[in-house]
Amino acid sequence: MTVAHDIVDLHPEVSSFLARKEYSSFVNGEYLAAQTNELISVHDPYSEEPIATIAEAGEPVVDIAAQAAVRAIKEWKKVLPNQKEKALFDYATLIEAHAEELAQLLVLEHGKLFSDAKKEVSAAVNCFRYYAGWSTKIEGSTLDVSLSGGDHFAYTKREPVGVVAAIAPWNVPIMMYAWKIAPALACGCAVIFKPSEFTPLTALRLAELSTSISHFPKGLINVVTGSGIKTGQAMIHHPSVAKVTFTGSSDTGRIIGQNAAKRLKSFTLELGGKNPVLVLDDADYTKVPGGICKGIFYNQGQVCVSGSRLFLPKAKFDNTLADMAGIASSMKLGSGFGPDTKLGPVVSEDHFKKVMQYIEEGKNDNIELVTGGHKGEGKGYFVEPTIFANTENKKVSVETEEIFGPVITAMPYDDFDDLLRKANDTIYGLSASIWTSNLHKAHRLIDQIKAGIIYVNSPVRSDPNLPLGGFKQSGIGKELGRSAIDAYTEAKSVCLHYS
Ligand code: TXE
Repeated sequence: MTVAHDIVDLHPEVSSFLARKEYSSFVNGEYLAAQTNELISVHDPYSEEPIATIAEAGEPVVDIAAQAAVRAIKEWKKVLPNQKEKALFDYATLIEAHAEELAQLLVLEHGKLFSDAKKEVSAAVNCFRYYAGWSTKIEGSTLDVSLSGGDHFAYTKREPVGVVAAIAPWNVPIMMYAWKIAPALACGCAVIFKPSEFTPLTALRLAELSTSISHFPKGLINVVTGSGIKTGQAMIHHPSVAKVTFTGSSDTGRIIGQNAAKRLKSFTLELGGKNPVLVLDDADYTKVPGGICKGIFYNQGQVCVSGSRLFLPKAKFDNTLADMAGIASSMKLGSGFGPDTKLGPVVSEDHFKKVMQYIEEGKNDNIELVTGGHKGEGKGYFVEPTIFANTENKKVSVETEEIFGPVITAMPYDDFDDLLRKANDTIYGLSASIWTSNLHKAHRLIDQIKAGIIYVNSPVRSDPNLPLGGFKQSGIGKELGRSAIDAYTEAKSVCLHYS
C-alpha cells in the first residue's frame, strides 16, 4: 500500500494512523477485533492505489455497538446539560487542533482539494460548537387544555429519541460526521455511525479523538465499518436502534426508508438533487459565470446541493456559456495537495465510470458539448469539467438525472413562466440558486420553486443554523438548525390533575 502524493509531507499523525493499514470498527471506545474475514479496500482516488482495508462489521459488531450505545445513553443522561455543552465544545476544539492532520487524511481517502478539506474540517468544528449550545436549550412548552373535572397543568418535554443509526455518504465525510453526531449528542442520544466504505478513515480517526473528551461515556460514538447491504442493513434492523438518519442516493434512501418503516422506526432521508440555477436577464453577469462554475465544480460536483441545471435568458446564453467554458477549461486537474490544483479526482473507479457514462450519453443524445467531456490525462479518477448546451430542451439523461460529477447542462428560456416551468420540471427538489438584481422577481421565484433550500446571488452553501433537506424525491425531514433537535428528540405530553 502506498501513498503517492510525493508533493506533500504527511503529518506524523497521518503517517502513524495510516501505518495501521487494517481497520475494524471503533466501538465502545476501542477498535474491535474483526468478526469476519470480509475486508474492503479503501483507495486513494488520485493514485488509484489501496491505502487501507476495513473489516465488514456485519450483524455481530452492530449488535456490540448497539449494546454499548444503550449503556452510553444511560451514562450521558447523568451528565448535566451544561457539562454536555462543554464536552461538545471541547470536542470541537480538539477537532480544530487536529485540522491539518484530518484534512490530509480526507484528501487521501476522497481526493478533494486540501484547501476544501480544511474548510470542511472548519465546518464540522462550527457544527459541533453550534450544537454544544443547544445542549442547554432543549425545551418543551406549557399548554392550556379544556379538560373537565378540575384544574390541569399540561406541558411537553423533549426526550432523546434513543440510539441513532447514522448512514453517511462519501462526498463530505467529515461534515456528515458532524451533521449527524453533533445534534444527536446534544439531544442526549448515542450514535452508531457508518461512514461510506469509500471514505471510512476520517470518521475512525474522529472517533479515536472523541475518547479523550471527559464526560463522553464509552459507546456514545461508535463507528462501524463496512458495506451498506450488510452493515448498514444490520443497523436499521437492530431492535435497539430507534432512529435512522441517512444521506445518499434516492434509490438507497427508498430502501432504507422502507426497512425503517417496516420496523416503525423514525427516519430522516437527505437524498439526491438535480438543482436548478435560474439566471434572470437583470443579474450581474460579471459574477454569474464564476458563481455558477463554483456551484457545480466545487468538490468535483460531488455535492448534493450543486447547481447542475442552468437556465439562461436566450439573449445571454452564448456569451455566458463562453465565459463559463473559459473558466472550466483553465481549471488544473491534479492532486488535492497541488498548490495550483482546481479540480481533484472523483471519489472512486465506480463513480468515475458512472460520471463518464452520463457524459457519453449526453454526447450520443446529440446535445452540444461546450467544453470538457473527457477523462483527465494519466492516472487518477479525473473527469474534465464539462458543460453541455441543451438548446432544444430535449429530455436527456444529463439534464434529468443526478450525475454527481463536474457536469452542468444549460438550457435557454423564453420568459418568466417558461423559466419557472422548466426549473420545476424534475423529480427532485433539494436546492435552487437564483441570480437577479430584482428583489420582486426573486421573491416570486422563491415562492414558486419547489426546493428545500434556495440561495439568491450565490451558489448554495450550508450553515449549522439553516435547516437543509429536500422536497419531492430529494428526501424526508431536515438536518441542521432547530430541525435536527426536533429530529433527535420526541415530545412527551404530560398532564397533572391537581384539584
Ligand atoms: O450512494 P449510496 P453511493 C448519489 C450520487 C451517487 C449515488 C451513488 O448520485 O452517484 O448516490 O453513490 C450506504 N442499506 N449520492 O453508491 O448507495 C452506503 O454504504 C443501508 C448523493 O455511494 O446512497 C453508504 O454508507 N445502507 C448524495 C451510504 O449508504 C446502504 C451523497 C450512501 O450510499 C445501502 C452521495 C443499503 N441497502 C451519493 N446501500 C447526497 N445526497 O449527498 C448503500 N448504503
